[in-house]
Amino acid sequence: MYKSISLKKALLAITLPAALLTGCEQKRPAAETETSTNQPADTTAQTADSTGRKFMNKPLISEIYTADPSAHVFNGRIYIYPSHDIEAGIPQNDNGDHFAMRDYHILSMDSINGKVTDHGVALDVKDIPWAGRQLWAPDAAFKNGTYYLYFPVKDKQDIFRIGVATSKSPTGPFKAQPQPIANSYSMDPAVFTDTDGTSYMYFGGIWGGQLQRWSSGKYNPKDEYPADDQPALTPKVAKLSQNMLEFAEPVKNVQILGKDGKPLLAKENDKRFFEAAWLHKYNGKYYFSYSTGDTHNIAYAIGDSPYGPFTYQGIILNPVLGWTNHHSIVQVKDKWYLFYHDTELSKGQTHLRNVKVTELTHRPDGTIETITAYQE
Ligand code: FUB
Repeated sequence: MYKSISLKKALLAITLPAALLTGCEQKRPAAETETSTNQPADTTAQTADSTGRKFMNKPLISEIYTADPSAHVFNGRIYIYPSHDIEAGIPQNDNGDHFAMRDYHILSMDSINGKVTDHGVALDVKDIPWAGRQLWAPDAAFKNGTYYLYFPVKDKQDIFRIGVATSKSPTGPFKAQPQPIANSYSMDPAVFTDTDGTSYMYFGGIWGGQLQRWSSGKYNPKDEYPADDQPALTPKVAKLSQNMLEFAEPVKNVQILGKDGKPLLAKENDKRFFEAAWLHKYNGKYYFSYSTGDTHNIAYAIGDSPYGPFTYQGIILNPVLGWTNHHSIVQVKDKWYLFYHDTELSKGQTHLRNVKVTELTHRPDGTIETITAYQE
């Protein structure tokens, strides 16, 4: 039953160049419901989706729409760096133009069940000198007394780049650097700082994220995807420089291997990388997690180095209400948590999402228990 709901959501894809999948032109249908404003119309959280399944967790805030939550603990407080979804009145299309976010708000709380504070606008697209449009999924890091906000946005040529902004406060306001990070491209940056203090940025996203336009190392406006039986497009990684503002090395591919030791194939779209990279370290192992996009899973793979290769393990989070699935994983005291989003507040409008949190369990063998974000 839920499978068919998921497929329906697939037709609402943010970034569906469907002709590439089927060889013929397809159009997305209109949004499921007509009601949409920049604030959730109904701040009383729905408790079930349209099939009657009850949500396991409540939205963290209901005053604004939020998505793509990157959570961190800084100085003992939990900070969430989400996208700020809005209804911009832009019709849905295959490039995800309706995801027209214009600023970031940072959320914080002193404990997982504590009161959530919205700290207001931390960075506005109008204050990023090189930016064109669409502030998508951000992340943050702290080093040497400075907080760094990493963000993807299309430049004035409509090419996704990754920028960085700095602040002395985890909640901003952040000041953007005058140019994007040199040699950055595509979207969904996630910054992991290893126990030795070295920081790495993982990034990339296919379809609307434009990763398929960079196979040659240079931007090619034509989408080029591998054939079904070829290795899938890989996410990217680069070590960050000490000042956290630049790549310290050329961008590398992140290999995700099947249990047979071979790269996942393009046709394995229930497993292969699509977008929403995240890296956490547990018991000395590196866990690379990500969204499978058009199959709506949050999947993970484990490796022995921050560069990988990572071996595919399974699903962390089953599909949620809404097309996109995007998460972060963070330790708070002695427990681990998964921050994620769904579209409970907007009743399924794929571009109006709300962030949530739930506990995540590593089993004794290091694998992660799969989460279904509905009550059993
Ligand atoms: O929020 C815009 C895009 O939707 C993100 O960058 C993707 O990861 C997906 O969640």
